[in-house]
Amino acid sequence: MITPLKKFATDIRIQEMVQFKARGFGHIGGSLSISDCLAALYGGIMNIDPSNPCWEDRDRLVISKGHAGPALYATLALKGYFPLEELRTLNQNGTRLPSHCDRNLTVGVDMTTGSLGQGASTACGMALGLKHSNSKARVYLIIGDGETQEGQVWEMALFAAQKKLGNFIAFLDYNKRQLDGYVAEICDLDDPAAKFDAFNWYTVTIKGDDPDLIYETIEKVQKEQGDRPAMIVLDTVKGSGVPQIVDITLNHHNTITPELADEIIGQLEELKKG
Ligand SMILES: Cc1ncc(C[n+]2csc(CCOP(=O)(O)OP(=O)(O)O)c2C)c(N)n1
Repeated sequence: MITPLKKFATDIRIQEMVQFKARGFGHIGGSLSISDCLAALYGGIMNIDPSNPCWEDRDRLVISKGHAGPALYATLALKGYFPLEELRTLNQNGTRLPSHCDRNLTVGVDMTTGSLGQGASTACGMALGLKHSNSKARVYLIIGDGETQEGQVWEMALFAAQKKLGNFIAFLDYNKRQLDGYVAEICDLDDPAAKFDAFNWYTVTIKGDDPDLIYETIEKVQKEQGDRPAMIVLDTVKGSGVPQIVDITLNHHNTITPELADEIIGQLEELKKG
């Protein structure tokens, strides 16, 4: 039997493919690889109210690898922030769903991102602001592994530990590939958890393709992180959940035919039957 969170993650992937089919291209690999994390966050971890997206005490999510907007849009639409039909407007003229996340355009998006590294800093600033306001809200952040080559990420890492941001949980989508090749060959991260540990973060590395495991891990981290920011390194695959996309070595930004999109959607629908 497929668990409710795995079903949610599969639905997120299906709605990503609906968007890519409609536009004919997009950031497919890096959207798929965060689908399980989004399923865990929006499947019960985050304290949110889709009918009140600007609720002051809501938990926030910043997807700093902003090119993975389609993964967030799929999730938000499934949660009822806006109609599913709107997903077919991805990256078209006049859309509210641009290629990269934009908080001024899309209901439910907490931060505008796309310039790699910046979302890490803005998320950290949000967490600091909420801490100063004595809010119980938490801030979640997703960064890419290629993105983590940005110096700005490490400035944030220093600052968040110094400010004792125990309301801050980051995820590193360690899918080993960046725009134009393998992270290990371009500028290796080696063991990123060890590095964040050295920056005084609570760190853990887990398999990133199991939303139930991600869910349990977040609950454990929340109990144990104390006043440290936390880094959950997700061991993922770029294109996760869709073998046809995983098999494309450079699967950062690709065209997709309607036929392939339909084939993938069919496969994912089968998966949901358990
Ligand atoms: C500051 C900055 N430099 C370059 C880019 C262009 N760019 C967009 S995505 C990307 C690769 C990101 O790789 P990674 O963080 O591993 O993302 P993922 O593979 O998870 O999609 C690059 C270089 C950018 N958006 N921002």
